[in-house]
Amino acid sequence: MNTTRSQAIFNAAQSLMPGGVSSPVRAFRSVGGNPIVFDRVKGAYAWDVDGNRYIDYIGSWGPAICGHSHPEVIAALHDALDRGTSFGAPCELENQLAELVIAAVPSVQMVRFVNSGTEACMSVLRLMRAFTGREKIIKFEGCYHGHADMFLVKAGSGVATLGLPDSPGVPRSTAASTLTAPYNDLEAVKRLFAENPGEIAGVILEPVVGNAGFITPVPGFLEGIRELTKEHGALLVFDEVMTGFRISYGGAQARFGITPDLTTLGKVIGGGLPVGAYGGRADIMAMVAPAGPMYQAGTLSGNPLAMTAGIKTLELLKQPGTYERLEATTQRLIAGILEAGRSAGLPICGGSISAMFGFFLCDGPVQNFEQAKAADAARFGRLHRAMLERGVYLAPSAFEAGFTSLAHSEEDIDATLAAFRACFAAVA
Ligand code: KE4
Repeated sequence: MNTTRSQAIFNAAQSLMPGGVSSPVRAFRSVGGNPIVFDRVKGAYAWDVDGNRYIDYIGSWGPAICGHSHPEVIAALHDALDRGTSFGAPCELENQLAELVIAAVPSVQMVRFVNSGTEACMSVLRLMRAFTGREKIIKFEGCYHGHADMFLVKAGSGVATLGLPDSPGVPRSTAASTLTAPYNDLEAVKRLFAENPGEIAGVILEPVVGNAGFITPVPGFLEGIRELTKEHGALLVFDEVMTGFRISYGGAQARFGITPDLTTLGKVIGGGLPVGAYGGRADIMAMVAPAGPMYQAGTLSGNPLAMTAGIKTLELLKQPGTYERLEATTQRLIAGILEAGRSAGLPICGGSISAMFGFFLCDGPVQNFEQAKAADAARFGRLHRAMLERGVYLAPSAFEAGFTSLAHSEEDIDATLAAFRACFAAVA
């Protein structure tokens, strides 16, 4: 596969941006080799600058659930462009997207738009502390809630991918207020509450983990966390930046029937443009300035382009049959991947929920980050490169979930599974 131009562009980027990228995981550090440089995307596909086409299972890390550059989203953006790209003033489009989010997500009675998932998570953390008057939070090992200081403690995604000891630059005092427990370990959370009576503002977690690879909550885990937070006067935050409008139209909370106090969103609700959001119980959101004293602000928050892309994306997702289709596509994909791995004699486990999937190259089951780290990362790296050469673009890390979209066809799944069968044999 010719990747001459990708190499030249990525090499030139090295002296311009740290690691030649705008976000670490894109550098392919954990899978080896250099990344390919994208030229354009459409539907289920990406093309690199050398003209090679890939079936894309990252979808810009989640936003492209309707397929890249959906014609109706692009048309809506073209219309919006002529009225301006940023107002810095109220616009009705914010009302429209807010109404869609509030109508869809069970916990959200009121919402604030920001510009990234990180911004949503750091703001919701400040809100948890403002509302409860407490400082400590509980997060789970391997979960990733963006790169704000207080979350870079045993974080997943790119932090885990790069094997960073969390991160330099985070004050010890900040990290000291972040307590961690293994995912799916309710007893560990009970112990933390017992050891920190009256000090824990809340618990934040990915209701389905996508940043330590794909890890699902064991039966009773989410329910147990919900009960524990209520019992101790702490808040429960579902970080649905990745799962929101992907696990179901109402997110993981609607699918599992568990209502947190607050929710963070991002990715899909921006339809490919920069958006994040946090929302929840009206009595808590009433603390957010200017309604209340907790300050949070943003120049481009609620900008008309991002609102337009988000509104059209959610309107597309609302169509009947959407999530049944996503579920069927993804179930066929992961079943084929597991079958191909086992036929090649490889230890493999994995699963899917709606349009989110993942597998680990180990026997499993994988229910927490420690178990995820035991998977064969070197073999995953070889597999990733082999799949790339066959035109299948997987997340360049064993600690990321995969994403399908409404644009992935039966033929795309067949071609992907054929590539997996060949590549598993090659790396066995
Ligand atoms: P952003 O700041 O990247 O928009 O969102 C942070 C975030 C928060 N919460 C969850 C559950 C997330 O998955 C993310 C971001 N996800 C990663 C992919 N695992 C973004 C990709 C990247 O870092 O380049």
